[in-house]
Amino acid sequence: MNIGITCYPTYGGSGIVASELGLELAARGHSVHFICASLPTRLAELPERITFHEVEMMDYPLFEHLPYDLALATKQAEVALDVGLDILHVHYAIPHSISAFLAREMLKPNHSLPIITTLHGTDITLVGRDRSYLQITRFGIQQSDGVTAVSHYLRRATCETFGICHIRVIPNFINRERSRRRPNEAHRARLAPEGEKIIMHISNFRPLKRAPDCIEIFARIREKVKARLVMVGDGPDRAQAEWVAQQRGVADFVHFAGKQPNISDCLSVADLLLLPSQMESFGLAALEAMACEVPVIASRVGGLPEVVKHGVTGYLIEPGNLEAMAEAAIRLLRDEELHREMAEQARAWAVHRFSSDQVVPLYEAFYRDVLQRRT
Ligand code: GMT
Repeated sequence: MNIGITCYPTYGGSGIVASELGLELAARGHSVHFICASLPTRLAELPERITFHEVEMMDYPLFEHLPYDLALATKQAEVALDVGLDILHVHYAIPHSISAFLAREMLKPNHSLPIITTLHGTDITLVGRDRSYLQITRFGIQQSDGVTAVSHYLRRATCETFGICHIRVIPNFINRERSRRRPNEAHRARLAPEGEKIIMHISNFRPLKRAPDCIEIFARIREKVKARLVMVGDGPDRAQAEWVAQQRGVADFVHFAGKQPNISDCLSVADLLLLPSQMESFGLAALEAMACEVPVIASRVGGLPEVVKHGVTGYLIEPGNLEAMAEAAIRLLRDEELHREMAEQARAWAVHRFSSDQVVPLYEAFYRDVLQRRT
């Protein structure tokens, strides 16, 4: 198939999932065309059968903000015509499903361009439900020829918010070869020179991720266990997290690593992932951690219970219950046998349930269903 993919090319989970999907589809013989504002981070080197089409946006003094959605629609229609796309798969409803709708309409009546929209989370639970975007988000989803959601939780939330329930759940995935633990003692020794345990947090540091909570949890852990905290990523709450680290007297043991291109390499030195988010429709970082044999302590919210098996691959605790999160971490870090068992179970569960070998064919089958329905 000739497949177009549109996503946000930034460090967000939706862009990562879209990029990984493109890589997997290309490896399975499809031609994949990324139509994005810039090259998605995980596609630094374009492998065979993947082409990148940059959305060009002309600036003009009248524009306070560049009309990205219109430039995107133009590019989507152009690429669809040039390369003969069979399907256009957009990730994150806003504004991508609307741009795709415009592209499809522009190509009528001579060309058909079936659209699939994958919902990732805040496009429904935060931005999409806001009054300013609610109607257009509903419209974009309704107009899509097929809709998928990354968790059952998100499917339910979409059904409740928009009254649209005809949605296929296809979970996020990992590549079992690329997403695996590759021990690196030298790197570990650099991060934890006294052989301390390494606790990690990975996010875009938006308030929803509760990054400063990680510092509070870590300060409690440090009272009982020799440990270091590595904060991977960047975003609006980083300064607040740094400030909390100073206030709690643990700044010397917290390393802010910034954005990292290779998450599996980072996770390969971690003993535990903290994901105390207020909301996650899936929690891709939790899955990537489990694939790298890293147990997870996360909030019991949204789609996380579909990803982390409580008591088996990690612990799920109410958001904001920092005491309980710290206690669970201390228990796990002190008990080597329990830690080894959970690390093994985490990898086994990630591969068993979320391996790309199983999940990507679900997308291919969905593409075929949608194409069949339209003929
Ligand atoms: O968090 C966002 O605002 C959007 C999105 C992103 O691009 O990172 O995150 C969502 O999609 C990820 C990939 O499917 C999920 O792993 C995240 O749980 C989800 N974020 C939320 O639901 C808050």
